[in-house]
Amino acid sequence: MIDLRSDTVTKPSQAMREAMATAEVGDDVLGEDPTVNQLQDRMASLLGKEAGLFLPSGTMANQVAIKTHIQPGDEVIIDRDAHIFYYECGATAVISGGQFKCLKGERGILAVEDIAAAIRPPDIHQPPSRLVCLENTHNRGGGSVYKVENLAAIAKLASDHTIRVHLDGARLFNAALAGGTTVGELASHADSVCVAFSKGLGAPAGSVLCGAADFVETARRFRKMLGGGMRQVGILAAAGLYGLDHHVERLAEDHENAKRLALGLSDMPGIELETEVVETNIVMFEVVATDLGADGLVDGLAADGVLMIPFGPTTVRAVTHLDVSGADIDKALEIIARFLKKV
Ligand code: TLP
Repeated sequence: MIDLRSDTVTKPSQAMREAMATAEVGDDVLGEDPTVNQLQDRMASLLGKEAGLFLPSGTMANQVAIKTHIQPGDEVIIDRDAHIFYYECGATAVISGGQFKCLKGERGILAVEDIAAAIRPPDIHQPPSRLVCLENTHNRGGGSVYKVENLAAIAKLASDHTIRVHLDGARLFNAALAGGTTVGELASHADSVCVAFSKGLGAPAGSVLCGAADFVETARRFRKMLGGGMRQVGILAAAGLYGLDHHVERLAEDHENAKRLALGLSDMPGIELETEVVETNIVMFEVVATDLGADGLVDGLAADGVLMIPFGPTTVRAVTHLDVSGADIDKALEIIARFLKKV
């Protein structure tokens, strides 16, 4: 099986498992797990923030961040395809009592002018604009990347209006690589940032949320409230540390493989795709062949040994990762070409 459904499907390697098995641990709710503390400190320092907090998932990291930033009735400005809005089960309404002001970004990337136009004036009738949420890279945008200048302009605008910025950086290392910059530079334009270890970095679970020390202290209480306080969880943090040491630079291979996949797909009849928009490890394409649709293609390919995910009636997403080689991509392209000939 060539599994291109997501970079979340990677399995921990033997070496990663050994690092997990030998990790020093303690009770993290009491702040006593040395491996968790090491990972939190390392991420905070990489992102240029005062402190970090280890959480079980990216979803919990985002929602704990939002709960820490806003009060019920506040408005959160966000792209309409952002993971926080689209894929987190309405959590912000349930947990934080926030409402969203959804904007239409360019492949998920928000323009500073659009955010400026969305900020509410001080008015007793209107919800206060309190937070801007950005996603970098942008998942439903096809792995698109924010330009540093845009981030800087958004940060300045937000600060002028005493609005906070939260960055969902589940794939921030991919963004830094594609933009020729560092995660620290990207994070410097946000008040809070979370980064996932269970995607391109190949760990089985875990995200770290970073920000100012007082922000992280409050977030720690909300993590506990939501049941995210874990105990000897250094065994998971060790996987994160292993990913930081061994799987960051190799993300370049995933980006190359995504380009290779996109180039191959773009030549196939029945598929539409702009290769130049593939910037990182996510390839989004349209199935225009007769009445096949995204489901028809995905089901047919699954039977032939290639897994992808339908992202709309005619849209399919394929993601490259640690457990997929260049040879796998070539094989997948052969299988797809054969399948399209058949239908
Ligand atoms: N994304 C998953 C699915 O939920 C769609 C995937 O396969 O891509 N932020 C971003 C940008 C994400 O892509 C994801 C996961 C999350 C947050 C949530 O992370 P987890 O799954 O750890 O809660």
